[in-house]
Amino acid sequence: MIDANLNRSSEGLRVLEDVARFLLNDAELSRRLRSLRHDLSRDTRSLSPGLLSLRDSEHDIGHPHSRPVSCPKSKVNMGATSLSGVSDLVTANAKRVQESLRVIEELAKLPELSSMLNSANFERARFALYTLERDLASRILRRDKTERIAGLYVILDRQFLLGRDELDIARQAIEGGARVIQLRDKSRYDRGREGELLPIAQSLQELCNQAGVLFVVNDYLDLAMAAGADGLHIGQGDLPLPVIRRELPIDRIVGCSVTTLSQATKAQNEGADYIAVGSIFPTTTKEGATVVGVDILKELKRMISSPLIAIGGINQNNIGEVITAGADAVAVISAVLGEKDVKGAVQKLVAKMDLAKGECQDR
Ligand code: TZP
Ligand code: MG
Repeated sequence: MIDANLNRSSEGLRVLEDVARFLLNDAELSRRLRSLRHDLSRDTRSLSPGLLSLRDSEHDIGHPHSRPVSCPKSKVNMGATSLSGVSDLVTANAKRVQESLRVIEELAKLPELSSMLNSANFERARFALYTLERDLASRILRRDKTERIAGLYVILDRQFLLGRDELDIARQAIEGGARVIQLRDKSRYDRGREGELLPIAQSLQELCNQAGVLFVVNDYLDLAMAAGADGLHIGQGDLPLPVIRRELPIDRIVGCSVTTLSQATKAQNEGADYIAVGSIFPTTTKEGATVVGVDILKELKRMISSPLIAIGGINQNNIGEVITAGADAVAVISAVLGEKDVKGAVQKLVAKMDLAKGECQDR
C-alpha cells in the first residue's frame, strides 16, 4: 500500500507539474509542485530498497492485465489541450495525489510504521496540494479569458463621454469590433457619487457577456466584485496584486499598467494576466503620463509571456506601428471617444490593426 500510494502521489504530482510547465507556462507553479515532489521523495528515500524488494506489480489485482475488459477507460484524454480537458486533468490528478497522501498519512499512524514514516509530513503535503490545486485551477480558468485579450481594448472613460450613455457607446464599440471594454472613472469619490457606477458596471458586464467581449473595471476592486466583472485593471499606485488576487474570485483576471521593464517583470511574477504599457506616444488624456516610446514593446515582447497591451496616444496613424512592435492588443480612449461615429472609429482602428498583423505574419 505504501509503495503504490507513493508512486501514485509522485506520478500525479509530475502530471500537475508538467501541466504548469508546458501548458500554462507558469514557472512559479511548476517550481512549487517540483519542490513538493522532491520533499516527498526525500522523506521516503530510505524506504525505497525495502519497498522495491516487496513490489510484485504482475500479481497486483489492479494491474491492467488483471482488470475485466469492461472496465471503463478514463474519461480524461491525456492528449487533450482544450480548457475543460486540462481542467479535468488537473482535478483528477490533484485528487489522486491528495487521496494517496491521505492513505500514507493514515498508515503512518500504525505502531509498526510510525518509526519509518512521519504522518505529519504527509498531512502537510496534502494541505499544500489543496492550495496548489486551487492556484492551478485559477490559472486555467483565467487562461480562458487572457486568450481573448487581443485586438482593440476600448476604455470608456466617463470624463470623455461628455454625457453620452455608457451602454450605448459600449454597444457601438462592440459592433465596430472592440474585444475588451473597460470602465474608467477617476471622479468616483467626488460629491458622494460612489454608488453611481454599480448599475452602469452591471449592465456593461451583461452586455459584454452577451457579446463574448471581456469587461474590465479600472481601479476599483469593490466595484469589480460587486458587478461580477471579468477583471480588474490596476496601476502602480493601486492595491498590490497579491492582495487583489486574494479577494477576487479565482477566475477573474487582473491587468496591470507599467512604464518600465522592471515593473513589467514584477507584475508578471506576481501573476498579472496582462500587462499594459504606456504612454507609448504623447497624450493629453492622462495628465502627467510618462511617454515610453514604441521600442519598449519590442523589449517587453522578448521578456514577458503575458499578453501585452499598448496604450497612450494611439490613433489611426500609428496603430500599425505598435502592432508591428509586438503589441497583442491596443487600448484607446480619445481615438474612439473623441469621434462622433464611435462604431466607424473602432472599425477603422481594427482594420489597421488587422492589416499590420497580416504584414507581421507575412514576414
Ligand atoms: N494610461 C497611460 S496613457 C493613458 C492611460 C490611461 C491615456 C490613454 O488615452 P488616449 O486618449 O488613448 O491617449
Ligand atoms: Mg489605477
